[in-house]
Amino acid sequence: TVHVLPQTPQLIALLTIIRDKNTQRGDFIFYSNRIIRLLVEEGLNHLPVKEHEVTTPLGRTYAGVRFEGKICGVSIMRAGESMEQGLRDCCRSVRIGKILIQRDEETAQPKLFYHKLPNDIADRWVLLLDPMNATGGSASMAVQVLKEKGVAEERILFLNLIASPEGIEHFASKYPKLRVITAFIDEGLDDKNYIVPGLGDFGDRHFG
Ligand code: HSX
Ligand code: HSX
Repeated sequence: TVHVLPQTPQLIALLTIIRDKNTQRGDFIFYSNRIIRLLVEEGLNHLPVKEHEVTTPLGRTYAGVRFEGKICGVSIMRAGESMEQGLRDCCRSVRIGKILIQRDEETAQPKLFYHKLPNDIADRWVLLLDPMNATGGSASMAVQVLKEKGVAEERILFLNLIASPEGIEHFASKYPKLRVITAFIDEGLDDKNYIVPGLGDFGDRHFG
């Protein structure tokens, strides 16, 4: 299933800054972090909670809830690593796994080079991090790795800033139970499978 963040003027303003080719690295990082924070909070909204009662300083009880279940982040290197801090800002001691997948820029085919994941990942909810979902090939390969480690599809939340309709469709048909949470669905892909209008190469703009 696909969840697009509410298209508020605030979010559109943030996206406008990071799409602008004249935005320099410092601002790109700062403003993309604000969007990442929104994505992480929305992702956390999908986790289960259970009833939990507390006593307030006024001596009254408050019947609330608390988070239930363990989580971990998994970033698709390199660009996905830019989303790790946003996750840590919300979940202090969160474990983070890494999957290195590189897309061949000629063929747009993803290639898996490396992965290192928490050993109890099958018992966790996974927030899969990659800012761009173009053809969906890279993230899909990462999902395969997670599934081989025993992570159920319905426990994966794929967070990204910009998706193409093709990338979204890829996930909807291939992994109907996986949740994709995105800030914006763009027009489409160009002949090099770059998202348009997009924002260019996220990894290059963030890391240099
Ligand atoms: C949990 O995972 C909490 O949100 C923590 O932020 C994080 C720590 O888990 P662990 O690595 O100590 O098991 O869901
Ligand atoms: C970019 O290419 C992104 O960060 C992703 O890792 C990948 C997206 O392309 P695709 O595999 O969805 O076509 O570097």
